[in-house]
Amino acid sequence: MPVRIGVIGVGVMGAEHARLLSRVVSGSEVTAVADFDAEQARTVAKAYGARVFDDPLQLIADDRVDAVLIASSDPTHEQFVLACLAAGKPVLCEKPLAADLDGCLRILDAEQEAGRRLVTVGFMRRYDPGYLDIKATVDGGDIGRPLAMHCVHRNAGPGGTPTAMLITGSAVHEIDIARWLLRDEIDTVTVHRPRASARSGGTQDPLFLVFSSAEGVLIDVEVFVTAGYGYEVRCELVAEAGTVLLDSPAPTVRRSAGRRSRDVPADWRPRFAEAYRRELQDWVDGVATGDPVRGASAWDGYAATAVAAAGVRALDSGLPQTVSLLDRPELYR
Ligand code: ISE
Repeated sequence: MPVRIGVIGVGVMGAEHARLLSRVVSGSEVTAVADFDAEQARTVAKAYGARVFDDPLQLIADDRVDAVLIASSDPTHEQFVLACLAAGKPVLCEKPLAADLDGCLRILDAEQEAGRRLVTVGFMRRYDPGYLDIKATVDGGDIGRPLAMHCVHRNAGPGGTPTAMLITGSAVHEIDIARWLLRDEIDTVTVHRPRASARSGGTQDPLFLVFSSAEGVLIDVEVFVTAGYGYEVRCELVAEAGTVLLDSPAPTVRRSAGRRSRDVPADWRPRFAEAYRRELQDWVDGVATGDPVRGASAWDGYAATAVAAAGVRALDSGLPQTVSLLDRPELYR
């Protein structure tokens, strides 16, 4: 029997997740859809033969929904994740886990109360073949202990993103991937403001962030969300006896008219298409076999939110900020 998925929020990301869960991922079907845009909900539901729910809470409670994917607006995540926990249903929530730290803590408490891990957070880069190769190289030990990471995270645009979102909505991916690659927590954040691009629409863009891990690894991140030329993510991990670099995954290089060129993706969806597919397939497989949390957990979502919040404090104050996390709940020890 396929896992019956309800999707809450079928905008850009939710509609893509619904397509993957219906047409690409094996062992799943989308049986229910909810979105505040009723027309969009009907369009997506019709494409996959799903039912439309006006109330996402009824979708979550429905006995023909086995698991829930949340891709609605950030402020709604906490309410819907808590409802899934109350219903005992596995949930994959697009980042962020909640709009603020208190919301993340309420989710951790509710999951602890439920007595089992049910919450997965959509940090899909953990499934990207390039990042998986970096992790295998680090874990293999051949290049020694990590010392530093140099990261670039560029969106094409448009301008107008609130500056804090460069941290909470974009650099949060580097925060999670650094924690995952290093198997370490981040304990301090510093934010630098270079000259802002005239194309940024009043945002402080780019930003340079420097994170320090508890074991002393430095992670620098350039976030530039009006880069214009395309979407590009780079990561070089520097270790005692070597480095490993995540470069453009473009499959081909063109040579013509005296030039050599590679395509640059327009945004994160084509760049991380394989990561999204693997993330959803792993989630569905886990739901089907009773171990639904194989990717980033609610703890990871909380820790990333805590570091991002410290980053916003560092942005606003111009001073380094420390990150202090709760003791890990029993479910995450
Ligand atoms: C967007 O919300 C995402 O989550 C993408 O993965 C990230 O690369 C982009 O910068 C964000 O705006």
